[in-house]
Amino acid sequence: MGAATVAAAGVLVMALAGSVVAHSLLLESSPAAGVTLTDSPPQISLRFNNRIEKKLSTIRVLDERGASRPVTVLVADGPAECLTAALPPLAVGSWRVEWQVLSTDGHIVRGSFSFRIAR
Ligand SMILES: [Cu+2]
Repeated sequence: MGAATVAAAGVLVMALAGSVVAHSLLLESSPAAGVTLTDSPPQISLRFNNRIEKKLSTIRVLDERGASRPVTVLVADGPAECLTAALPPLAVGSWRVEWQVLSTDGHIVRGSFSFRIAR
């Protein structure tokens, strides 16, 4: 076995070990899942258990009919494990947040939750 093969095997082992800890899981969100707010939130913030690739991560906000509103992911904002997006003013009603992030282990992780605005 040549030195290059040994080195390659070492990289593979590290990559496999890394995948155990680098897979991103959503820990909390703001607004939290299921809450009812009295005002439109200025932004959505998602916090994961480890850093994510912000430039390759997306957040969508959908109304009750499934129509999406434009959101701006703030790739330069906040800690590396948080994904934040600025929101336009949202009307009264139920809103669904669909997120997709790229973990540092290369896995795409997705999820969704809803919140409500009532005055
Ligand atoms: Cu993973």
